[in-house]
Formats: sequence, C-alpha cells, structure tokens
Amino acid sequence: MRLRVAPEVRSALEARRPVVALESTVIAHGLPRPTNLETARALEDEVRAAGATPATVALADGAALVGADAALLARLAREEGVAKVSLRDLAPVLARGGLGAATVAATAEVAARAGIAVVATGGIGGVHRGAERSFDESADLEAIARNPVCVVCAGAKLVLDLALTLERLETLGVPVVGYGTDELPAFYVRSSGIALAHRADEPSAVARIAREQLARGAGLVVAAPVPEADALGRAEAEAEVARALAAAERAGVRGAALTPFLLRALGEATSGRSLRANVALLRRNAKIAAQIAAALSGGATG
Ligand code: PSU
Ligand code: MN
Repeated sequence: MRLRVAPEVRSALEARRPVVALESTVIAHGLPRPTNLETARALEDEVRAAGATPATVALADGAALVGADAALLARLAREEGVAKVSLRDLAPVLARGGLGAATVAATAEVAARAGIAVVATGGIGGVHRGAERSFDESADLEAIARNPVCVVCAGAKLVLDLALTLERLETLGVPVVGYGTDELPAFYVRSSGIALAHRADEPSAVARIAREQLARGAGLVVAAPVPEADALGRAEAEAEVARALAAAERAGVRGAALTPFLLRALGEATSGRSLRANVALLRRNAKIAAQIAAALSGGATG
C-alpha cells in the first residue's frame, strides 16, 4: 500500500510529536452537507487546539493519504459517489485509483502503517441487530484487534447491538475503556446500561493502558460519552432507532448502505438534534484523542 503522508504529519511523526488520525467516512457518508465539511475542519481544529497534528485519512490516486489537504476534504464532502472504504475495499479502490473515504477499519490499518497510535471517530461499527441472520458485523472490530491503535469513540452506534458488539470485542481481545464512565456509552445517548470492565479518567491513565496494548501489536477502544448538553434521552433514541430500522427493512437497505441510511433517518426524525449530538461527540472525541496522543508521546499529561 502506497502511503502519502502530508509534510506536516511527517515532521510531527519524525519529531515524535502527537498525531491523531481522523476517519473520513463520517465526512462523505455520515453527516449531511454542509455540516460534513464544517465538521471535518472543526475536528482538525480541535486536534490542533489540544496540541496535536491532525491526519485525516482517505484514498485517492492509488495511495492512502495520511493528512488529506483542504481541497481533498472538500471533495470528500461534496462529490457524489465517493467510495466507502472498509478493509475489503482498500485493495480494489487503491488499484483503480478512486476517491475513497476511510472507515474506522481502513483508518486503523493506514494509521498503524504510518506509525500513528491514536484514531478519533464518532462511533465505531460493530455487530448489527439481527446479525445472527444477516452476519452483518463491521470490519472495524477485526481491524482494531489486529492493528496497534487506540480508537476514541462515543461507543458503538446506537443502531447496533451493543451487547453483542462488546462480546465480539472481548473475544477479539480488545479492551473497551470507559472514559470517565463505567458504562458503554451509546453514541447519542450517554449510557447504555451495559457495564464495562475497564475505566480511565484521564488521558495519562488511557496512555498507560494503550502503551501496554499497543506493545502487544493490538488495538483498544476508548469510549467517551457525548457531552451532556447535546445528549439524547435513551427512551427517545431507542424508539427512533426502532423506527429507522423498520424503514430500512421496508426499503430493503442492507450492508454498507445501512449505517448512512439509519443516520439520515434519525436526523430527520429528531429534527436535527441527533445531528447536533453527533457533531458534539465527534468534537469531544477529537479533543480527547489529541490529549491521549500527547500523553503517549510523553509531552503534555492530563
Ligand atoms: N458512525 C457514525 N457515522 C459514520 C460511521 C460511524 O456516526 O459514518 C462510519 C465509520 O466510518 C465506521 C463505519 O467505521 O461507519 C462502519 O461501517 P460498517 O458498519 O459498514 O463497517
Ligand atoms: Mn456491515
């Protein structure tokens, strides 16, 4: 795989300064225009403000870009037909030189190759509801298990089966560390009622766990709840998810298209409040990721 590392990212890595990889599927497929481009920029700003260098990961011209520039961010946000690139898509999209947005799975793999230890996202993919029939489990889980990266998220997307997702991560040997919480956060909702085995309250505490896990050649998940002011209530969110899932079933939406469909349906159903929550948690995760990266590189401690 050809990596094209932006000069700013390269010099940060060479000087062992903190770097945070940002996924780009959320820009191309997870958020509506124009919020998607505004958010892509805001996430880079959050990372910078916390003293780290952002590296948005995407695919173009047969290379994996580590640190997409402003023009590429705009293309990802505005163009139709940007490929959603998970592990199975990496080779074909690289081979044809297409424009691709990286999921957490693809971002984790590219980040690991570039020597970046921390990845920020909104919510990781996981085990879908009804997976016992559909077999729909995100490649994010495998990718985190086999790449030495610390993935900061607000838990798994609420549209998933969170308990099954946690079971799979356990099987794969991936610790899920609650950041300031004992429960798995549920994306728009601060808590799921599902207890976590591990917790950390500061970037330095996460960094100590991450050092051990990364040395095993494996990744971990840091799960931070959405900020209180923007969170949705659990009952409301559950009801809307059930409605969105039923709509997806009726429309015959499956596979890679399912997550974008559900997120759009939820946004419409909550008249934008789910969107506000999504942006708020993305920003918080980017900031926490930068603080963890700083703690890992032995710089600022938290
Ligand atoms: N969470 C969001 N929006 C998104 C995603 C997650 O709120 O767009 C993306 C992430 O890039 C994640 C991917 O890695 O969805 C998982 O997709 P799948 O279930 O098809 O593997
Ligand atoms: Mn899937």
